[in-house]
Amino acid sequence: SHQHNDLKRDSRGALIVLEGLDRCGKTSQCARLLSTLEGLGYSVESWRFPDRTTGVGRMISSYLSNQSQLDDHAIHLLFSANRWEKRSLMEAKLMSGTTLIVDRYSYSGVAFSSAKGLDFQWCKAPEVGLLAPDLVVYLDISPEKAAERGGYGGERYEQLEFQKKVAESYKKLIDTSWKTVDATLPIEDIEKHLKEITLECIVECQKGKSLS
Ligand code: DGP
Ligand code: NA
Ligand code: NA
Repeated sequence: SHQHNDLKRDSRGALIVLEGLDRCGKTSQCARLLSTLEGLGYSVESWRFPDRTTGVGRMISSYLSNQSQLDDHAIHLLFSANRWEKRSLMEAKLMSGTTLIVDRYSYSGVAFSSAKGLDFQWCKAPEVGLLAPDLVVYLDISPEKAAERGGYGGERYEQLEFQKKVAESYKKLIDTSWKTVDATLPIEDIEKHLKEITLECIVECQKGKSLS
């Protein structure tokens, strides 16, 4: 009906973030979730940070592949800038009703940089004012298990000792609003959990929960 269309048009999309250690399976779960939600008829996009396609993103990519060196604070601010440069597009998409599935966000920023020994509060500061997710899902795996999966790509942070520190940092960040999913479950089970919790979140946003 006409009224139904109005409701659909007025409701906003959900900002859903997946976080976890390297090799936790986040990226393939994002892809699966995207096609599941598309199949159900939702307007949805999958995003990832760092977004390596921008000018800032190319600097980050060069740093991650060890082709350039940067001060730890400087690279932290570039990762943050990479999120800031996408903020207005992110907001526009959400307000137009598109749900975003985001592979890494501010929490990666804090977890990875504080794992290097940077001050926790200093790491959080440049993230203040970015859009707050409606849902953060942590794909939980021990660093040892993640390392066993093999195929760390050889990028800067993909080393067991460092990932152990990142895991400790994530533990400090996780709060009761996050949903944790056991990343060692069979792929289909993880997919099912993710589908359930994201659908719940999307429905809440459609009811008119405001974007903070
Ligand atoms: P990915 O493309 O998801 O594999 O991410 C690249 C690497 O960068 C990965 O090891 C996680 C790390 N990373 C992601 N976001 C940030 C960030 O904001 N700050 C720092 N220091 N590292 C990040
Ligand atoms: Na990676
Ligand atoms: Na990834």
